[in-house]
Amino acid sequence: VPQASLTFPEGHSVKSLDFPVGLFINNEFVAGEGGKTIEVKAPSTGKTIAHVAEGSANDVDRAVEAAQKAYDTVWGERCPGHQRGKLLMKLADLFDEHNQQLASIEALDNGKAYSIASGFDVSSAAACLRYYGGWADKEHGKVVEVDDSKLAITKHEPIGVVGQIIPWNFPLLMFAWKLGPALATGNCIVMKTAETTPLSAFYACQLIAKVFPPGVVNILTGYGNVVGAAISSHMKILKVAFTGSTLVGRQIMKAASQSNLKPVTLELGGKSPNVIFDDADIEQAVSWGAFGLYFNAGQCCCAGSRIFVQETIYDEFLEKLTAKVKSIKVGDPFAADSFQGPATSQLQFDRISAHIQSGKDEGATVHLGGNRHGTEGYFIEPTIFTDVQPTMKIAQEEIFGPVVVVQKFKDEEDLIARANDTVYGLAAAVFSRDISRCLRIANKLQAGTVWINNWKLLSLHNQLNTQMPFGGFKQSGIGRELGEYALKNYTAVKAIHINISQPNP
Ligand code: TXE
Repeated sequence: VPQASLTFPEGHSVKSLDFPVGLFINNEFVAGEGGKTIEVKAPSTGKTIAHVAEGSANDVDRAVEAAQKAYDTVWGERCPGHQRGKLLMKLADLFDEHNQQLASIEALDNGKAYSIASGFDVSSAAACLRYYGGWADKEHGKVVEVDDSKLAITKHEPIGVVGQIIPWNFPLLMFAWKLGPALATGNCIVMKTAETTPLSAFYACQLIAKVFPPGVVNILTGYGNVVGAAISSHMKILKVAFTGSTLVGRQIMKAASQSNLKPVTLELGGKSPNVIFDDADIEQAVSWGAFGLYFNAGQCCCAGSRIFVQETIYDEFLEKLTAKVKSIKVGDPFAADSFQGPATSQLQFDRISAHIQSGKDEGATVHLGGNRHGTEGYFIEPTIFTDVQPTMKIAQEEIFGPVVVVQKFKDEEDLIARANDTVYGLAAAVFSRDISRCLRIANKLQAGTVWINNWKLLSLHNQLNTQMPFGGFKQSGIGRELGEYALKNYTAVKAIHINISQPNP
């Protein structure tokens, strides 16, 4: 079974970590079929840090078998909700206890700043597991009034074995978002982590093995077109949840419909507008303008990548935004003052660079940045484009990097048409001291999340809350994660009609 041996920079609180990186099936780490492995690199240096087991379609079958056995014997309705909740909370505590280790792995493997990995990713992952632990004995059915001939009740049952496929931008947090609601409601899991960032989940599997019965949680890494495709087309996987690109979301839906018609939830891309009116608190809007895009090096599905500024304050806003963005520290994830790390892979670096080039080619102005940062790793300068036409690629396509486009608008009507002029509808932000105007705009924006007068750079907990649903309108996805809403993704409603009109024969 492959092992990871990670070493961290001099002076870091965690010196080194050794742990198995085999496929996690039945609470054991095993080699992938044929002993194949995938090379994992540190994006801040481009150097290889581990070789992890590569899964195959047969490995997915093994995982499904383990999951089905656990579901039929120890999990699902065989394990009462309060007990499932207790286990989720225990796992949440273990995430907190291992915060430094998990955050160190995340900083090395994904490239995000250690301080953010620790203070946001790992602690939010623990909070998410704890939150869903609380739900595990509260997702009840109803007694429904029909007529006096029957007692009609609904039950919210687990679906069974569910498949989950996660991306690389928040590896551990996406892991927790998927585990929490599925386990709280009694499902068994076969999950694929992203092939570029599998390490924190493998470390977490050691913690899972301490808490959950074998087979309840099975984690594989592998390529999307192999393991991901096997999960989405598997006849015994009864639901699939995915976070990633809109392109792959379509493929998953197709595979689901052509196999067993499993229900699909998709959390996909975005091109979220961030709207600043002339009566806004400018400092506040500038802070969010910078944070809302450059957080996680712009690799956030809800990044505020299109800033719309009312024309009367455009110059003032742009000047202040530029100063704020210039103050962002780009660099080594383990440096205490780093805020923006590298793109997470060479592929992403190339995609972002190609988008920047297309902006230049189409005639937009590079107001700030626009180049590689440094000579090692996949760092990109925080970039601002101005003189952007709505039809340009940089104004339409998700860049998923530290690149924002700033545009002017005249009035509310002009704004709404342009803000909604994209295939996406994940998130939006509005800044104005006129709360009626904010709400009017929020009502008209096609977005699953709208932030009003949000505050501020480095306040990490303002963006999303575990208790609030998150998901997209239009091509940003189907279904909602987080909050009570996510439980619906993992339950099947059964209607039971009990005849009470005559005595039993
Ligand atoms: O995504 P993919 P990529 C967006 C972002 C980014 C772009 C491409 O714009 O630039 O997508 O990133 C698995 N069947 N987002 O190429 O391929 C894959 O192995 C089943 C937005 O990395 O969608 C990984 O585990 N699964 C986003 C996961 O899908 C397949 C987060 C995501 O990878 C598969 C990431 C297949 N045929 C990227 N092909 C967000 N919504 O936050 C790949 N995968």
